[in-house]
Amino acid sequence: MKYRFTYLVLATLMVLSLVLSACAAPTPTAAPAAPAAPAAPAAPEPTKEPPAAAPATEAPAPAALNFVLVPKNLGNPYFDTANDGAQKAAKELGVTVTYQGPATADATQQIQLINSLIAQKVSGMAISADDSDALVPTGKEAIDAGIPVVSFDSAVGVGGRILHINQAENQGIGAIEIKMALDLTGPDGGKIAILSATSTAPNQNAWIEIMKEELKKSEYAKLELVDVVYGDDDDTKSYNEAQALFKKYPDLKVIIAPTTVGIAASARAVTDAKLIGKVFVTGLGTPNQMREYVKSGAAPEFALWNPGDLGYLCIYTLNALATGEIKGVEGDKFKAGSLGEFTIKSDPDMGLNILLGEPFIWDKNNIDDSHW
Ligand code: RAM
Repeated sequence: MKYRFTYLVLATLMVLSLVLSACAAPTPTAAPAAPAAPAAPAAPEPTKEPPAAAPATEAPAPAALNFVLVPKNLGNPYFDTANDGAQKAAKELGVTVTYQGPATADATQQIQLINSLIAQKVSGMAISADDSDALVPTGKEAIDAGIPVVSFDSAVGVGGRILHINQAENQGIGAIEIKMALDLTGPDGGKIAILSATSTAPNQNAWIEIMKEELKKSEYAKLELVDVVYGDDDDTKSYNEAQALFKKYPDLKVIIAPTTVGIAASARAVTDAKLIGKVFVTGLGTPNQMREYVKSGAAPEFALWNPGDLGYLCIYTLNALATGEIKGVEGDKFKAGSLGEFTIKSDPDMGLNILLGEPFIWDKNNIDDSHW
């Protein structure tokens, strides 16, 4: 009996232990985690601003237009004033203008310069010709190379430029000079001489021809043209030529110098030779150069147009041609800044041209009004 009890206790204990161990069975472990996916690259830290745009691949901005103003010669205040006007137009238009010319008023030097401007592919040039015909082939070459060429002041022959920018009608310029000469001799008239620029200068030569025609008119019957000499738009040569005229024609009454260089040099020569009141100088000059001679009586009156306006008009014309605003044919119209509208005309002598205006006269009453 004793053993039966022990056996029973032991069996109960075993059952209990089995029940307990079953209750304490560990909870099934989670399936092993799937291998982790390769780590995604770390997302970039969000930036506050969108990243800078990649460098643009736009077409490069068109190069600014660069025009060249080519005078007959450098060191001539007339052309320096034209350049002032050209620079003013350049600023208004946002283009570049350089002022390049020969040291002396010489067509060969001018042709060399123009050839080098063609090689540099400038955007256009405005030329005051030292020789009308000699410049035609080079001017044509530039036009054929797609470079607009205009002449101003002194015309390149038709074919060597698209159009000529004329300061005033030749007829008016020639006529006003003879009229001033008679004003200075008075009704009794007397001997007069012309002291010009170079012998090849197209503008002066045209004016001299007109002066000769004017002298045929009855009102000028008492004016006697005794000589035409050339100072080459060089101050010293012009001064020496004026002195030579005083010697050769002791009773000379008037020198007409249709050149701003020649007129100032002649007036100085009259002053130095103490001939004020005996020999009078007139022609075409700039107010700043002539003021003292108007006041002293060496050159009581002279004429000109505004070379600054002429230079300004050159650049507006070149710009209109280079941008395709005009084609450079008769009837083309364009606006030249503060100078207003211009229309290209054609005439038998000058071919295509535009006209700036008329010459005006300075004397002691208005010489202090202009400062250029
Ligand atoms: C000189 C030049 C120029 C002319 C003026 C009046 O400066 O010869 O060509 O127009 O004079």
